[in-house]
Amino acid sequence: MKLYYATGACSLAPHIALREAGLPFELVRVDLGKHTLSNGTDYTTINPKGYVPLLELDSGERLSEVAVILQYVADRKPGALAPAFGSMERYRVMEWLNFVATELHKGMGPLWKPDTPETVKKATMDALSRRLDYVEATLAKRPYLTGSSFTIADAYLFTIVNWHNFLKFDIDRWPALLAFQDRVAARPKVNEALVAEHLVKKPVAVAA
Ligand SMILES: N[C@@H](CCC(=O)N[C@@H](CS)C(=O)NCC(=O)O)C(=O)O
Repeated sequence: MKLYYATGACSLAPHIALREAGLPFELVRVDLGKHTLSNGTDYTTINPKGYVPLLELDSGERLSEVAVILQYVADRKPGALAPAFGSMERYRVMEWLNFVATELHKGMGPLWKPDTPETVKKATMDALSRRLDYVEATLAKRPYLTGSSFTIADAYLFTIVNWHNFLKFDIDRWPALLAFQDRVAARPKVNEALVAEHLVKKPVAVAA
């Protein structure tokens, strides 16, 4: 499989999932400024949507949309990163995937744009804060979104909340969320993904 990604973008979530699942894959970096690959290929000839992530299967078939790619990856290793399809537990994971995609990932959109008016930025941050209050209340009760096991929903939440480093909003007011970010970052496979994307310099020391 090939994962088309951009450093630190939402493609980090499937990148983490692929490593956590122990699946073989190749990373292909996309320059989102120019929408090109390093060899000059126009990325829109590969993904007409123009955005990352895109997962190319060994069959050559291509799959887009973070929440769907994550589930495809999870289903390659049944039980490891998501409960069985059709179970109530799976719907809980899907509920979180949809929440992260629509309320957090896309909800943050205006914060990225330099020409967004300050009033809109403030309204966006207020709405985002209310959503993060809800996440905080959940993570105050359990280590991961749906319980004691790390799932693809956690990989997605971690990726999106990690943007506070770029958007410079303070996450100290959500201590359980902050602890979650540290907990996920310390997972060896997550660290591998962060190192591969040059988001952290050093591998974490893994206890023997
Ligand atoms: N609906 C898409 C959104 C993906 C998305 O927002 N990708 C961003 C990076 S996080 C991107 O590639 N933006 C560049 C562009 O749209 O040209 C998904 O869930 O995968």
